[in-house]
Amino acid sequence: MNTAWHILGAGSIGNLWACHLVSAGFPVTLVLRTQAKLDLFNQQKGIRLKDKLYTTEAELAESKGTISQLLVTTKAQSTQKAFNSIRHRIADKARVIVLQNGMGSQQWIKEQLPDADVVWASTTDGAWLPEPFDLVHAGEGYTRLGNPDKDSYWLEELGRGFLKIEMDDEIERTLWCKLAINCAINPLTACFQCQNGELIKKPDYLSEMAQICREVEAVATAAGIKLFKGPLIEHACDVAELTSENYSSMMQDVRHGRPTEIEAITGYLCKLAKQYAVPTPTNARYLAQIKKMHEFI
Ligand code: KPL
Repeated sequence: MNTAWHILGAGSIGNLWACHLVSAGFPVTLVLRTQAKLDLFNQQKGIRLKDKLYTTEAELAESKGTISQLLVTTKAQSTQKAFNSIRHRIADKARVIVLQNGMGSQQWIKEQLPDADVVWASTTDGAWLPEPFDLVHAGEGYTRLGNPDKDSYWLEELGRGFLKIEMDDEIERTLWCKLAINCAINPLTACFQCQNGELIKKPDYLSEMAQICREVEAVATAAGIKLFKGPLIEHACDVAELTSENYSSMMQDVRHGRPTEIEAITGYLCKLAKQYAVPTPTNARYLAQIKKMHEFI
């Protein structure tokens, strides 16, 4: 019998991974935040995806029972509170995967669980939930996973499910590349409330994006991280073009009055910039602007 995976963060990516893990033969338990959500779950006792029901369990954080395999898919800003609610249940030598946008939480979780096997992950899969536990896998991408410190051989077991996964021995660099693109696109689209493609059509937006990219590159260099082969602005423009009709996750969070991941994206960059004494005035300006929007949430 395969050991169960607990999933903390039952948003679209958490639900997608729940289905993936079920398809790979694992028992899965979603850790839900409220009794109301649990009551909703209990009406179908699983997740519906492409006319198929992936049967899982669900429980509240205060349930009993040790967690020995944990996937964290919370929004970056909710991670600490959610993690602390189940901290006492996590086995010392647990296997943990942290799959989320931004940076900061990955390191924080590693510090909380010094004896655990903590893997970091980044995905290009896209999914959304038209209804709770009713999932659409909108964009089929791949998920990269890696342990920055050692070989986590057990990751191979995850390849049995339907999602595409890749082992990554440069996971920190991969997360940095994603962070860099998110710094370039997300705050601008959130501030100007525009689609990703607008950033390359309007010269004013493009010049702001170029400035953000120069600052991000300077911080990455100071931190000893090699980003892309070519200049970051070229990659950011490619992503904006490829996703031109899309609204970035941060733009959508602002539009729906939800807290954004700005602290884990631009906030993380600015904190590091301070540490290395690298000036990042443009990023700092957008960080302040988005944080100001939070005051109205
Ligand atoms: O990852 C993204 C997001 O919306 O969060 C993209 C579309 C790549 C923009 O940064």
